Amino acid sequence: MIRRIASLSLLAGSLLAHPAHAAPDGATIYADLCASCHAETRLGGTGPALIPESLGRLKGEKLMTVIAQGRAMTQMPAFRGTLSAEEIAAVAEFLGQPLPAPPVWDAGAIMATRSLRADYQATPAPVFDADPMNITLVVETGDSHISVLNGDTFAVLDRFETPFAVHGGPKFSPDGRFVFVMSRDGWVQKYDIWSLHEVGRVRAGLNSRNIAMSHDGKWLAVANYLPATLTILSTDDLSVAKVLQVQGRDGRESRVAAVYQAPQRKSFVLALKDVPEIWEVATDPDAGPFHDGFVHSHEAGMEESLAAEKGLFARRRIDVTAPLDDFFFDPDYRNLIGANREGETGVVVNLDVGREIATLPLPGMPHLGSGISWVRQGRRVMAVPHLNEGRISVIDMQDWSLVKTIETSGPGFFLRSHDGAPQIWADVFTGPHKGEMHLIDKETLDLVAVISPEPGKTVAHTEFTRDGSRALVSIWEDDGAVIVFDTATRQELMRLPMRKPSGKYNVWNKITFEDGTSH
Ligand code: DHE
Repeated sequence: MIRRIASLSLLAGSLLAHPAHAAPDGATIYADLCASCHAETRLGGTGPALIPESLGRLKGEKLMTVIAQGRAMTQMPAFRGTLSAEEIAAVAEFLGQPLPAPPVWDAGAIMATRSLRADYQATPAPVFDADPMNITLVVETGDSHISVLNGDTFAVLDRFETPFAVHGGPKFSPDGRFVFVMSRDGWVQKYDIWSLHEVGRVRAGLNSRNIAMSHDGKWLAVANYLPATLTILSTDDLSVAKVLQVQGRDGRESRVAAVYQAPQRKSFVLALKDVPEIWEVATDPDAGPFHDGFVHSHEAGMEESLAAEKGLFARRRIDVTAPLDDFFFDPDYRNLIGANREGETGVVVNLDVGREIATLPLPGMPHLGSGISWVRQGRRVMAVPHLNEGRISVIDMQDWSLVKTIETSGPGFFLRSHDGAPQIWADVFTGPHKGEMHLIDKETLDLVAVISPEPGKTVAHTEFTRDGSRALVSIWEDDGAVIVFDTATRQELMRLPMRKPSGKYNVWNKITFEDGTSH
């Protein structure tokens, strides 16, 4: 690395000399110093994509700091010895500009990125003694790795490298053997848990949101912002099965905010960011809503909003009043609860009849993707945190009334529970009380305890073991840890050092669609 930075300095000295007082040209500096890792196109190479869609909130001072200081635990060097403050500002300014033309990212371009590991060999059984159904994965965003934990002893069975900036929950094959991981730059990685080995990877989008697994485990859908598409991959070999262009009825392109798996419906459900429509895509030629019998069994006048298309990957449009970009579903996937991040209300959309049937008061940016549900006093309720306010809304899923608003000490990001756990675990992600984990009784809805294992640090995201007896919580810091708690006594049992651990995912809880976890 030292040799590399020295050669960069020489290169900078020879190539970046510009006449006295001429303003530095960010594009030229980028081409000379950055393109070798981030690609001339800025779409990413060994380093991540550097376009506004990928940089998101990393702009201005924050971006200049990364260029000047580099990034710990990555290949990104510090340029403060090579570039002046003015030159760094010029590069940051250049990176903030949109690409001159929309990039083409079709099936051919995607397939050209696919690499399957020649050294991968499937094993007929797990290569470890641990219960394969109680494996928990920990995403460590600090140095782009995933740790594979034995869910009983918490021993680390493997620690493998992931693409940079993994986001959203990895998705498991229905038998729990394979896992698929997605990064914000659109890379999808397939890993074999039994063999503890990567199978391969492919870049399904240029800026992507999340992934979903089909009911039968054959297809993986990738929601993309850039381009505005849904990529459907074969889970077998990561080949492209279909790239669906996403445009509203009026022909306007729409980014795909998220894709969800709806196993009972044998479909994917898409949240569209820019048009007032929800899309449903069949993962089986006989998927319910796409079937003739289904259309005829519903009220007259509803046919129009039901599927006109038939067959595998047939698409159905459902019109809504305004774009919805975050969803929660009831357990049989008949109703969807959606919210617009800017809005104050949520709406309930009945997916069978294809229309809005109720509205919910949900001020303060509800984070529906993080909602959970359970049965309380004989009725199914759901709970959802709010990204802007210290509160949790509990809603009755029969009549869609607000059961209770639970006040917390700050805005939370993730809510979790488990059939075997008496409480909801709700984090506080931002604000002065960041790091306070709230435990709320699922029957009384009263606050039982607030635990603060590392005051002042980000303590967030809970996952349970298969039986719910242990709760795993992240200390979401570079020099962080996963803390294992006894769910019943709330006592800390152990700490596993980790590099900025974010989400944790238990195989059993995910493949059985455990109520207390996100799907
Ligand atoms: Fe996430 C899940 C959207 C910012 C960490 N996040 C999801 C999902 C969506 C979503 C739609 C569900 C996908 C799934 O699992 O299939 N996230 C968004 C946003 O729109 C938002 C607010 C802005 C953005 O930049 O995209 C956002 N998310 C963040 C973060 O800043 C977090 C804290 C850090 C990060 O990694 O970027 C973050 N999001 C996560 C995690 C999950 C997630 C860890 C999976 C939770 C789970 O338990 O399944």
